[in-house]
Amino acid sequence: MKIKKLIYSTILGLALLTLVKCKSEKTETLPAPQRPNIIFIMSDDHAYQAISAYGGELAEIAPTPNIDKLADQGMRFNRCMVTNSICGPSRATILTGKYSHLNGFIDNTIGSKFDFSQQTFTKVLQTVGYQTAIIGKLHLGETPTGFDYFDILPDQGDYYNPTFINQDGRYKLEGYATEIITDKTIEWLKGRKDSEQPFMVMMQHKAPHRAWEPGPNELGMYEDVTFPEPESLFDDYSGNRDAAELNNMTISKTMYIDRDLKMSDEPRRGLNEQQLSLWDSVYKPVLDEFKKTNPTGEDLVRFKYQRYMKDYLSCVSAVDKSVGKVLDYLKENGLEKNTIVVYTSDQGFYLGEHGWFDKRWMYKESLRTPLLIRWPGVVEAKTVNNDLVSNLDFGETFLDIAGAEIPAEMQGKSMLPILKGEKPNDWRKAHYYHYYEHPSEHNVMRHYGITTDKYKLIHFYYDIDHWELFDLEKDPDEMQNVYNDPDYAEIQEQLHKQLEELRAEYKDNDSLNQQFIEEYNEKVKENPLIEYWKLAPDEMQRLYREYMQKQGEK
Ligand code: SGN
Ligand code: CA
Repeated sequence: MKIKKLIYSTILGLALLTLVKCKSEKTETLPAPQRPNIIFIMSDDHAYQAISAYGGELAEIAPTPNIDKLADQGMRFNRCMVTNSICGPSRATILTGKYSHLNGFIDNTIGSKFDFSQQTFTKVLQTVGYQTAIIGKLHLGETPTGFDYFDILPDQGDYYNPTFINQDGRYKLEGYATEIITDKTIEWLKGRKDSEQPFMVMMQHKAPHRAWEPGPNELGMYEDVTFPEPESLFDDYSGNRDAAELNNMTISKTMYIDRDLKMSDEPRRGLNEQQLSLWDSVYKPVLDEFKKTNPTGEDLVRFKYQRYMKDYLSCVSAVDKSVGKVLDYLKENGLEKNTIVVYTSDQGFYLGEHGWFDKRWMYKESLRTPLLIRWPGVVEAKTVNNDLVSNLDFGETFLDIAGAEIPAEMQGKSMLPILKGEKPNDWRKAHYYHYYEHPSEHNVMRHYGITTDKYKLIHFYYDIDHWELFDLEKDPDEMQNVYNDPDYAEIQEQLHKQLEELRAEYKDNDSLNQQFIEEYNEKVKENPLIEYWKLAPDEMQRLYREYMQKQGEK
């Protein structure tokens, strides 16, 4: 192993020396050749529409100057797709470099546990001498292995005064999760045992997940701002989109005024006195105004959308500050040049498009996730990439960067050539997707499909059998399903062929689908709480809390 390490470091050293030579006129001298450190920053449900580096309608009113630095100094990926647009499955895919049906973590159903005995990229990194740590949200139902250090939130975790779990057990802290996770990351960097050894730290925020609770330093920051509404806020799901019609994730029906938008006479749970008084100074006047104006119909949807944006983007602002703090730390401690900083989210999110919040669908906003990578001296500043990359590729990329062997069972591709500015000819032309969490709270049917640069083909199944095809150039917002339209007959056939090829390549098939459905039915028989979303919201919250408490006592 030592010899292998030596060979890798020599090769990497030579490669870096060559780079220094080629780029010496443009860039400052690189530090002594050594394997780079990696800081992987992932937030939860952060829509690329809410990162100003991606442009868009929110860029000027709700900028993210620190996250934007990564695009400014590195590469912005415009087409980073996830394999399964939901929390745990995305994280499991990243760790294993495998699709959900092979890593076993297909959905977030209560009781789902990731099998940590399997290979993960961080375990391989450890074997080539990387120090590894994970801090923040994990949501894989288990305490992790493959990390020298972990300090994680249980399950979804809390925004205010969160409980953490580390090697010594559970404990609670006062403060705001985004800030605590940042401070913990910096503390770990400061205290890491060997400053000569490269590190990989995964800083994983809870924010800006539902119920979008802004921190004490951001509360009220957007009170005077009116956000532009997306064109499809009042989508009626016509255009042969049968599955979309069945959704239960609209701002209009599924977003609760009290729980989600904080307009309740009941005092907010879990906040201390000081936090509560700050909280009330923002939300009490809003509630009073709401009671007075009592909006209904479309006005109510518009009102809710505005409240949603204020809260969501305030949470994002704290995440942005966190990125700034980490970048400052690197700079102040001579780590800036040899540390790769990655920013991403576990998947994309709807900010009112199609009238929705949440994720799950293979439609644009939730399929795509933001990805920004800064690596001074290797990734050229201000570059924009349009290749179809995926969260399936992250682990493979980190291993390639570290000079470690990529296990054959991993299904992604190393993005290292792309980062170096090469144009790999054999890059994927289509990306495969598969979502399983149904029946569940937002009623998004199980579906799989492929997306190419120009088209998207989706098959919804389980209690529906429905195909969709979108012409992404003519219909970028995916409003008109053209499946079975004679004008697209040839394309449809071609896409079906590509889909079958990819399913075979990734070892996915219908009998696995059937197996997962049967397993789900068995699980529900054993634990009816799995279908908690069928209950009234308050009852659901109560049972859920009870369940989580029991879990905590174990
Ligand atoms: C909770 C949320 C859902 C969300 C899931 C999954 N409901 O159940 O809106 O889709 O998490 O999110 S809430 O009323 O409890 O907020 S994920 O991050 O785990 O994928
Ligand atoms: Ca998520």
